[in-house]
Amino acid sequence: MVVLTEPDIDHLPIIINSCKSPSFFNDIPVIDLSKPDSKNLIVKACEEFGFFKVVNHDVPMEFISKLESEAIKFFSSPLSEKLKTGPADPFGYGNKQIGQSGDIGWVEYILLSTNSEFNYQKFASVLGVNPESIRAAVNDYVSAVKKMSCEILEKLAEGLKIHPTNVFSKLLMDEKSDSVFRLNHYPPCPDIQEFNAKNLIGFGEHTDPQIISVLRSNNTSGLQILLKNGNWFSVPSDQNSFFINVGDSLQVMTNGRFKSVKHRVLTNSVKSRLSMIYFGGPPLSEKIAPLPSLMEGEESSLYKEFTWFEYKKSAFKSRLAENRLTLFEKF
Ligand code: GA4
Repeated sequence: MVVLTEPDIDHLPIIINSCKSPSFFNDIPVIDLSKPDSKNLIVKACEEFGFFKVVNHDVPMEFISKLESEAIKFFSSPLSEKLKTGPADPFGYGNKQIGQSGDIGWVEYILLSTNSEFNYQKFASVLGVNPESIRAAVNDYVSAVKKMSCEILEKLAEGLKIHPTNVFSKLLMDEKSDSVFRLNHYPPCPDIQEFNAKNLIGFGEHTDPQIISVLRSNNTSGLQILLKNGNWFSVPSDQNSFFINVGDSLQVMTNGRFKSVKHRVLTNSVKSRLSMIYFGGPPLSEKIAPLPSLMEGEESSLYKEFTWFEYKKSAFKSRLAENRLTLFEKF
């Protein structure tokens, strides 16, 4: 069980959400990666929801548990110690402040770049461990999840009948791939009833800017997705599976055929939620544009040309809930 940081009630009114609790989304597409028809089911899920769950993956449970226990140790340590590894600018330890534009959530997190030598020494000193131990836990987990993400992206290309099938996965495999890894801890907030609030925002609604996001959480619900019918649905937690969502870049590369899904996290009033998310992104110099092989007949691009660097620069200045692609739309 995660040991919790005491909730800071001062911030509560800012992040109360008065909406009524949505129902559980029980029809989430479940993709069994070991099945031959998974490629078509992945395409269908990306078209319908931009979201699906993956089972029968090859990510070793041992990597997940090791990283989870390192994360629990870290988030359980005194705030003064954790703050020494922050602020998140954007990388490092962050507490309630998300991004650089004033968004706030009932969350503390660690944000890391997967390809730069982040200063693990700082995390290790808080954890009282050898820096190699935390670096190894993150590396093992991220390598395994990246491998699975590439497998999914290759199946997706196959399902779309695109050649070569590594058209998406090669962007994550590139040594300059600009991918990010995040550990989020949402402490429970038992006092929200006092404020007449039904829900408290842990991480406000947003889409992910990258190509693909891969989320694993402990057995605490909180994740919600916005469906095309305009309603929010809660995603039942499942600690043995991964949840995948389409990011803005994949939406553009498929010329809007896949939609990056809006999602958010509400805090649980009793249990602590811990999630680990890998955001697979392209190299900074990569041009993000619809794949010519996906454009049918006279179909023209819905987006102006841009590089991942340009998109990222504007995305990181935006507010969480903004539609970051509007700036790059042609019509
Ligand atoms: C959302 C997806 C990833 O968590 C993230 C987030 C980033 C951050 O936490 O710094 C952003 C957010 C995310 C999109 C808009 C900007 C940037 C916070 C924010 C307000 C790491 C990312 O790549 O984009």
